[in-house]
Amino acid sequence: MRTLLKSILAAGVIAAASATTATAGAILDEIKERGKLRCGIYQNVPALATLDDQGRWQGFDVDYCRALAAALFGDGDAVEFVTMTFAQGMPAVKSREVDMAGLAITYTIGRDSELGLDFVGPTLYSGHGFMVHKRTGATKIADLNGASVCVVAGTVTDSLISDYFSARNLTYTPVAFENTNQRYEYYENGRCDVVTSEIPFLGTRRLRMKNPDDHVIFEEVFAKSHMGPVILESDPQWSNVARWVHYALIQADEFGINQENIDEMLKTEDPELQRFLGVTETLGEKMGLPNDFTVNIIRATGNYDDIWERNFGMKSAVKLPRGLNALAKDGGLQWAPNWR
Ligand SMILES: N[C@@H](CCC(=O)N[C@@H](CS)C(=O)NCC(=O)O)C(=O)O
Repeated sequence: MRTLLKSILAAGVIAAASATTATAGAILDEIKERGKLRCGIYQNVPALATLDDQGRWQGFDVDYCRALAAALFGDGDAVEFVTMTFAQGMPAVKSREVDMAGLAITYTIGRDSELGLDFVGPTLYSGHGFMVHKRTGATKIADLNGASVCVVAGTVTDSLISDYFSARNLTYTPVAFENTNQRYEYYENGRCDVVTSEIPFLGTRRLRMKNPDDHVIFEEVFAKSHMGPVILESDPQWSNVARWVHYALIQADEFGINQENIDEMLKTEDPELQRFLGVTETLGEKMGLPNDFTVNIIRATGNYDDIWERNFGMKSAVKLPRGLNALAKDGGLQWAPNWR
């Protein structure tokens, strides 16, 4: 299967994979029976999935896998992590090799409607941008006419650049890699003039370059990116679970519930909080989860803000502001539907 997946370089190929039939509860039951979530993550991509000194996976995508495992099993460690490249992610969900692929995959109308996949979130709102070698003297996208651009195979990036450049009578040469780490090596060694990705990822990558000051990330973005983990679209109950785990992280952020205050919060008399934490009513059970699934998520990973701060924010090396990923009440785009 690995070899087969490796050969699939264009995500479009998976459109031809077998059609899925909607069966309520089938995937959810299978995962529960297995007792572990199978989650596809990158092999060593900063802020998304890296192994720490103790051999434990850390990262934004990793945290989403742990949050989902905590909701399902009351244990954020009930995850089998399967490392993969971007191009392998969606086929691996489709073939059921993994239950979820957390590879910062951009949600698009084509992927949603043609591939039989469901998108969780968006867990990350961002824009596609460029990082260039300072020695090129380029400071804006218009300076990139004729540039060679390192991209990852199967991503939306190439077609987005192509539209943006052709609308402005600019040309470029894409240099495609299956492995994102390899493309950064090539870029750093000067084999491409430019590397492109969502802006926060460019920031985390620049920090790891031998001479970060030799690289410029343009402020301009050439396309928006609405990203999230991907699951199979065949079991509405499973889709609900995955979606509401994301909303639970956002709602806990809105309520200010975190790993430090969760025990205190469980004593609350506030009916909104009691309902959210499963102290009253049976919202979790109705979805096929333990009634205290939100508590288990918070204990395992903290809320959305904790996940952001650890991986992209002030507790991380790159120290990015929440920006578009701030809660709606703080001027951002993240919010959760009503918890009732
Ligand atoms: N999110 C885009 C892909 C943009 C992109 O190139 N993202 C990945 C490629 S594997 C990335 O740069 N990841 C972060 C990194 O390598 O640092 C998509 O879904 O097509």
